[in-house]
Amino acid sequence: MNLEDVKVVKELLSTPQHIVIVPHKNPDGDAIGSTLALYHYLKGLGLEAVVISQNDYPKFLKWMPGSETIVNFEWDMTSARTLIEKATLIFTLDFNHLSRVDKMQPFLEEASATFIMIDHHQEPSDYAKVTYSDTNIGSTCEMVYNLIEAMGDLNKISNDIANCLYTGIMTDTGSFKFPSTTSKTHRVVADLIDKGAKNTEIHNRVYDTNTPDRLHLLGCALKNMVILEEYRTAYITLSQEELDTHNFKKGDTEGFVNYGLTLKGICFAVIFIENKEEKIIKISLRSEGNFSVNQYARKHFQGGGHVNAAGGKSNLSLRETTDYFESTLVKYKDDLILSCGQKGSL
Ligand SMILES: [Mn+2]
Repeated sequence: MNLEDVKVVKELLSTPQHIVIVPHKNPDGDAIGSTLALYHYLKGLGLEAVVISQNDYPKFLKWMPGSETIVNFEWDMTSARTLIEKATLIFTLDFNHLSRVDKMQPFLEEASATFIMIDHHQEPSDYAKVTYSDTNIGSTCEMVYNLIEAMGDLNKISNDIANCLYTGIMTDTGSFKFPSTTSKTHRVVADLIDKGAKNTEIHNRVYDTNTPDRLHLLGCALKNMVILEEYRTAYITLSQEELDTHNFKKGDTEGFVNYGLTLKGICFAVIFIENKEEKIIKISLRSEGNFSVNQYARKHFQGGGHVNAAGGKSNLSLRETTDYFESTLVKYKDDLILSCGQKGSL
């Protein structure tokens, strides 16, 4: 974080403020972890703050300290709108474009508050007075740690802050596995453990939450996996009917896409999930190496994200979507083989 920005944030936080902190829609561990950590930090400074989430978030994050204070925009629109109108300072965390908060977007656009963005996605838009954007950092939680460090406040990291930040760093780095995991990341989590983060407990609470339905759905997804060795690619489909058979609940398919990458010689993995209600196919894309699924998703599937993790959608049928997907691969063949270089062959 540059010194000029730190100075601006310090100045803003040295006067009383009505602060609203916003994660992106469908918040994940990093979004909830970073917003709640910042919430606890600001409260600790004696400031008034509240987290407003566009919609609900997974049960496996509800143990997080402060989670009971989160205002759900969908459920409590009147108080959420009042809080946004009254806000003097709005932090937007783990996203960089206001369209990522969906129905909250017009209210944020109308707000008179000063905006501060902390985020690690590509191509930030220009709505904030302070834009702390760094695509090299694996999680927004690590960036919130950097902010607290730059403020000279590492000694103010409480148990609660440590547990929130640890959760987001763990989930966004794939448990410290992705290339965005640096020695600094490990130094940060080491410090967080020293400051009270319960690493084993967090891991259990976030990951060991399977239901029989979810495991059976995973079995179905893995059975459906198509492996295109020539293109170093594996993809999974799940139809609405298959989801219904396994009593699909939101979040059940989280992480399924990554199984493709556990195959030797595969460095591009995709999952296509039919959503009859929204009449779209939801798509998650992952890669290893320098094949950019962000660019690929932008070009072919109305989406985007990071180099190695992105999302998108298709308005075609499931079958038409995968046919189109397969037809695009030819021109990426060389890139995929190159990207896969170090992984060996199947
Ligand atoms: Mn993130």
